[in-house]
Amino acid sequence: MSTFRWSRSLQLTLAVIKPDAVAHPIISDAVHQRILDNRFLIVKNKELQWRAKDSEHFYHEHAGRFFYQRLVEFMSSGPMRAYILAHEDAVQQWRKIMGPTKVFRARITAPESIRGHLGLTDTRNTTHGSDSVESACREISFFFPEFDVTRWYKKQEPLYRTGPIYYDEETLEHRLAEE
Ligand code: 3AN
Repeated sequence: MSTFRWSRSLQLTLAVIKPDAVAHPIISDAVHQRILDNRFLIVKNKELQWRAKDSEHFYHEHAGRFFYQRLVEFMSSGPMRAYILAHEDAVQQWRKIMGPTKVFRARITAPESIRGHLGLTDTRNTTHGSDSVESACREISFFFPEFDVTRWYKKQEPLYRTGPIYYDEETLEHRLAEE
């Protein structure tokens, strides 16, 4: 049973371990461990693979950029692992832990970050994280259509904040002790 102490409300974000990392279990395990070490609560996680049209839809805002085709192909090239994470200030915290988008910059300015440490290229940069509370809400629904974000904030957030909760090694998720 874990004793998490939160002084503020929990926030949700969407995190993804991209295909370059999922292809190498040592790398994806290291990212998973970072999630736990940084005291995120794993509300949901699943492995999935996109078709090209999912990738195009998700990244439509980048359509026309020089890296778009490469990005779309890469993101549908193999399995990835998606997470709904909870933490105080989860969106910004996860982005800080990921580090800058560009791996070369990440290696120099944030060598301890996930991308600085494990990223291969600007496209194969190991992880994704939502960039705002609004995009977290939209992206969670894209990856987990059955998950009701509004309901979670209303009903589950107070329970996850006050606990007790435990980490279930089988599902790789945190659960309320009385669930
Ligand atoms: P972030 O993932 O850090 O929020 P975005 O949303 O600007 O960055 O870009 C989405 C994804 O597009 C990145 N994770 C990366 O895989 C790819 N990407 C962004 N900029 C470049 C670039 N200059 N060259 C190659 N790929 C890029």
